Amino acid sequence: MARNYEGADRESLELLKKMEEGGIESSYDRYDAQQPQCGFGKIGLCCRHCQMGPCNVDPFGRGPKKGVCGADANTIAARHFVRYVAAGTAAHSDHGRSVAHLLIATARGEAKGYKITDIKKLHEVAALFEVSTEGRKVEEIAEEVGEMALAEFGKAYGTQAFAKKAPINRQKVWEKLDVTPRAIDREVTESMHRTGMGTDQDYKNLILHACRTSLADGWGGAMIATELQDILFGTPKPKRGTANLGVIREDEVNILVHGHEPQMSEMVAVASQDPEMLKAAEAVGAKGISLAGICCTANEMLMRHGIPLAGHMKMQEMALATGAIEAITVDIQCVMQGDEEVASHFHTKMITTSPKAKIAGTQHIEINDENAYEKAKEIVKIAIDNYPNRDRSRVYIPKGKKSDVVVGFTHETIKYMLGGTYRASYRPLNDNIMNGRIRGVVGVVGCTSSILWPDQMPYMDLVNELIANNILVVQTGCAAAECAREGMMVPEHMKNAGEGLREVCEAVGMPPVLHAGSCVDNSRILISCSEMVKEGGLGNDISELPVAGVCLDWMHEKALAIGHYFVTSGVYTLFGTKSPASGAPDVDKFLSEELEELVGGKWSFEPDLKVMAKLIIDHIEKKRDALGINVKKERKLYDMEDRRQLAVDGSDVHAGCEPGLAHEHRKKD
Ligand code: SF4
Ligand code: MSK
Repeated sequence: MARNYEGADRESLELLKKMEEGGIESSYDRYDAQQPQCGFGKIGLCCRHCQMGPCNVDPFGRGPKKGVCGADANTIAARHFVRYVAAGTAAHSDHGRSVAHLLIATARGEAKGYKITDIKKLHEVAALFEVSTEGRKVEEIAEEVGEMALAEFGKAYGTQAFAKKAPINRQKVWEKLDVTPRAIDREVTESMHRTGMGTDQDYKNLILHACRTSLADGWGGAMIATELQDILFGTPKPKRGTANLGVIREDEVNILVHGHEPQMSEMVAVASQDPEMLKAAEAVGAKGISLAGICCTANEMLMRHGIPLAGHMKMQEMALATGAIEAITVDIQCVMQGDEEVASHFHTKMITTSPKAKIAGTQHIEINDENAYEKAKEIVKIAIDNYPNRDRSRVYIPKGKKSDVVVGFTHETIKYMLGGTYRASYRPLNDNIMNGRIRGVVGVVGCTSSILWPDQMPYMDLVNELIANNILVVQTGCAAAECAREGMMVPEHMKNAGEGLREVCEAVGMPPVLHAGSCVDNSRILISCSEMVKEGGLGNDISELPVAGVCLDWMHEKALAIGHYFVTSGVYTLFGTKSPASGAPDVDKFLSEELEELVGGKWSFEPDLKVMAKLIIDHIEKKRDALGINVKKERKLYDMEDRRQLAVDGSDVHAGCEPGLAHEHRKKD
């Protein structure tokens, strides 16, 4: 395949070229080597769910129309879809389960180094679980909240507690369709059962179970992960940071943290600043210890601590190819086995830490709730000891872009930013949507993959198109990391926004593209949508809001689970790939048309970005028309003067400011 090294992401391309010259295999090489990939698999028509198969169904009628058991294209494609969603739900939810265990261990004083940080959120979650707080110690409350969260995975009766956070009308839609999620593990198990040979063979029934399973993710396991992480590590607030491969330091011990759960990375962050470790680093001639993140661990660390983000999923091998990494420590999800091979070409040590995710041939230092700090120190020490082994003649850190970012736009932050500390509310956001300055809100989330070369960066193009059309963009996951790397998440980027959105961003001091976290944090977007409905003026259900969800370069099963819980929550959701069920037109039609009548949201799979942008804008305008808010009338802009009046306590959080600086900044205003 002809290589095109011209393009926007110069840093990744430079490192890919270096890898090629050094004979180091990349995921791009392996993608090339896989071509042509199985056409049946790509369109959802290859079934290997029993030993009579694998069975392929030919969508063009030139081959078999059915599998050996008689399963037709619709059944086979729908089964695949359900299994994708179940696998994604399992991944996010197992992450959530680990956080619940950690919360309990922390509350019992068994998890050295961890603490309960956000007591306000602890009380909010306690109220949701009906855990009494009156006169009780924080630890007692936290332990019971952790137990209640754990029970959500296997409860014998009832439905997910967090589903109660959805607007009442949304809950009624789910009840009517009987898709309100029950125990999380039950939905995943039932998905596997239904999709085995000889069970559910009605594609609509299968897709509806995918609806219920995905809700067990978005309003279950993923939401548990996010909310409990906030309790333990703090709810993110606006914070400045930097992003891109240029964050790797020439003269410090570099440690990459990669994966998803903050349990490991939080402790490595603390250990890297231990005076004993800093002294050891100095002793080997390093100026310090530098941590940088990859993938969603990067998003978590950037949001909570301003720790630099080196790159997103498809940049993991390039970061190692700088030759300047002393150690890469990983936990779960989106970690390429190919990393080990790239590391082996340099002095880099690769260390796995989760009992669920070992890599053959890689050093394993298991981190659990009880030993995390000691083990994190062991990892940091390995990196320090490895610093003298760095071959400086082979180090190449791209000198190009290292972008500034402002991150930490949780649903709480959005509320505070627009409404002030004591009047925190979605009213100003809703008002600005109603007056048309903001036409709508779009979540642009999800993966990056090695299908697209680094010079193909569709997220930037689409996001810029949306903000130019006065659509506020909220991002998570690797899509967020991609735009962060491109310098799009700073207030200055408002110059690319349309006039209305720019006015609002100027008044509030926020970027037009908001970083809301990692891939489990899409649950934050669900809560924001619920808050917008509850605030009033934009209809009575999420499906009435002028909003949409987008993932352009989906790779992991988690992205399909996220997409489907957005759809089942009433959101129009667009993926920039071909449908994974495109070999079964009935299933495709059900997903992209008929489902809307049932759940209010629907899918579109649209690889053409221009067409996608038009679909989104048309959808938002259609929703605005239905709400009757496209009538031309002058509404008062929520401007700086209004904000001064609202900021009665002078302590609003202001984007671009560290929380501690907010007071000072506000007073100066
Ligand atoms: Fe073939 Fe049916 Fe077995 Fe699938 S379940 S492999 S379609 S026989
Ligand atoms: S890491 S799931 S590539 S967002 Fe969450 Fe990125 Fe997708 Fe992995």
